Amino acid sequence: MNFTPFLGNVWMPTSASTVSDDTDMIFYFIHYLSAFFFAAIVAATIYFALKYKKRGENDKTSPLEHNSKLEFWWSFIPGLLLVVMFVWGFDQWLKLQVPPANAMNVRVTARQWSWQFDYPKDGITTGELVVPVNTPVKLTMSSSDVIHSFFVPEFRVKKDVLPNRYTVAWFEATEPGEYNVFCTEYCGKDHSRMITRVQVKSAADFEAWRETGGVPPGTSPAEAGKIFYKSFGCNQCHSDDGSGNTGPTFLGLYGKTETLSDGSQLPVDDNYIRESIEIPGAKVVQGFQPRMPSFKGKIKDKQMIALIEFMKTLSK
Ligand code: HEC
Ligand SMILES: [Cu+2]
Repeated sequence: MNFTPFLGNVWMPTSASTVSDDTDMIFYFIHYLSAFFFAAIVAATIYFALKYKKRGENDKTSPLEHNSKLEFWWSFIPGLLLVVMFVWGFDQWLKLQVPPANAMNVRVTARQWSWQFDYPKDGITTGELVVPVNTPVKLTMSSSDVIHSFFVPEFRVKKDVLPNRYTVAWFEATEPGEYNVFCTEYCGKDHSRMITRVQVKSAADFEAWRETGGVPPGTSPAEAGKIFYKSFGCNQCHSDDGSGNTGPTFLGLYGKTETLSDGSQLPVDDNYIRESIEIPGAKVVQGFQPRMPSFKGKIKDKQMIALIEFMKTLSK
């Protein structure tokens, strides 16, 4: 789980996509309009309550029954405002629905309780969404279990992620940086930990990332393993500091004797780790649910070695 602190004001997180300012304008319009009418109506209620308070036995109720002119205007003006809200909101909603034709494609898979991003053209799989700045990105999303929801507050993009069906969202980030991705549909025990990041990189940095699959040149295998541990999203379920999570911690894992769900024991070596990553269901650790997705075909040989070398550094 990675959490990047919010920047922004008391109302809104930073605005970092091409649609976020327009979406905020609609929010502010509706908000201040409602605040204005709330104040006006409460003030008028108090004023009339005092003005027409019954002051004595002979104080009679006004004979006035209604006022057609007033009734017309207090229906017409709110009606008009409602139409403005609807047309403005609907127009913005349409913009959010339709990704530009030149958008870059990324597939999003949500599951209890992690995110996975696949770049079909590059054969890259990651647990963090990495995108170039000023480029439209189209997300084709689905869930492998229950309903989740993809939400990046800074982009003002939120869309449900459903099993057995694809939903589409898109955004164009305007500021390089790191932003949180939250799941905003309650999806079980660790829903609140289902957080990852969007990294918005400059065009050059993004190209470099794409070339190397996320590792700077000259990185040692163990250091690269630490990067993959995050970029494949292992850290969404496995800690490296001994703390509990959906999966067992990696701290002290390599070389220890593991107990499986059927009570059998075996040493944690390279082969066991590889099998755990490629066929997670083959041997399930005692006390854990078989929640891990298979990374077979997604983690290349060098990356596998790097991950194992990284785990070794946690067992010293
Ligand atoms: C959605 C959560 C999730 C993600 C993401 C995930 N795992 Fe797991 N992993 C688990 C769970 C749960 C277990 C324990 C159950 C089992 O053995 O299948 C587990 C077990 C393991 C084990 C065996 C641990 C032991 O104590 O014997 C290894 C090794 C492992 N995972 C490595 C990885 C690596 C490497 C990644 C990233 C490429 C990863 N996992 C991503 C949930 C996850
Ligand atoms: Cu979720």
